[in-house]
Amino acid sequence: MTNRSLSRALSAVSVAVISASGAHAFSGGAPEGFSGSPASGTLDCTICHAEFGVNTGPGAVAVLGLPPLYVPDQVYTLRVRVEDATKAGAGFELSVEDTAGMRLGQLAVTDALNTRNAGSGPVHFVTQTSAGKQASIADWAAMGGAAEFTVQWTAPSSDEGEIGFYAAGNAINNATASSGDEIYTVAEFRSAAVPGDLNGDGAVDTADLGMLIARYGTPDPVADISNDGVVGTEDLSILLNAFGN
Ligand code: HEC
Ligand SMILES: [Ca+2]
Ligand SMILES: [Ca+2]
Repeated sequence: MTNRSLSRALSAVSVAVISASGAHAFSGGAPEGFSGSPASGTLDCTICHAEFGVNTGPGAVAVLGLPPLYVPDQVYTLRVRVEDATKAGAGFELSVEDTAGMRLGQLAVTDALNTRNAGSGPVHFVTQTSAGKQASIADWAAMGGAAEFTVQWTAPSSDEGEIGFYAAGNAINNATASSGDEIYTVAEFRSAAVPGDLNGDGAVDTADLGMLIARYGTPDPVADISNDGVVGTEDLSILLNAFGN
């Protein structure tokens, strides 16, 4: 670790400790900026959950529900799955960014019982709540030593290039302490579908045409390829020009 990233790490930790003494105990959510992402300065939960190295345990974290290619304006239900049969429950943090750490698309908390915004502004990092930690413990055995957290992500309204989905998972021993926990990280990358590929499967074909026709005349943002607020002839011609690609 360089001096610069070390000092960033230390100031991040002191900010985290100060804010955690406010509204939330750590069990009720990680401080923001520890998903291992570029905006985290690649820091993850092992800054405090330091007993084991990152990704050295027998488990894993995964981001499920990602499409092969993202479709502009499409809403996706993502699941962060933490698994480690040697542990008892989980916490997590997820962010969606470009390689410069800019937030891309929009994460939203749709399961406010079990997940929350780790920060206070527009959602950049989502983490578990205390109830989410308890639910993961309740689910753990039935899921074979795993738990999942659900987070919604809306793709940006145009092609933003390759997008990174960064998740950190904490497989906990449920000791309400930072010791004894295994930390896992993962980064998944997705590119945009070409305009007209409305279902993001990599081809512009009759399935996409059927989707556009079903939404014709509506403001559906996914089929409104031209972003003018309505699904109309110009969207149809963009799709037909790309047909067969
Ligand atoms: C700044 C230090 C710090 C960072 C960074 C941090 N934690 Fe923690 N965490 C703690 C402390 C201290 C505790 C114990 C107190 C508590 O449970 O509230 C804890 C406890 C937890 C617990 C409950 C553990 C148990 O065994 O009961 C979970 C879940 C958790 N953290 C998730 C995370 C995740 C996920 C990350 C990374 C995205 C993270 N934490 C990053 C300090 C931190
Ligand atoms: Ca398609
Ligand atoms: Ca249009």
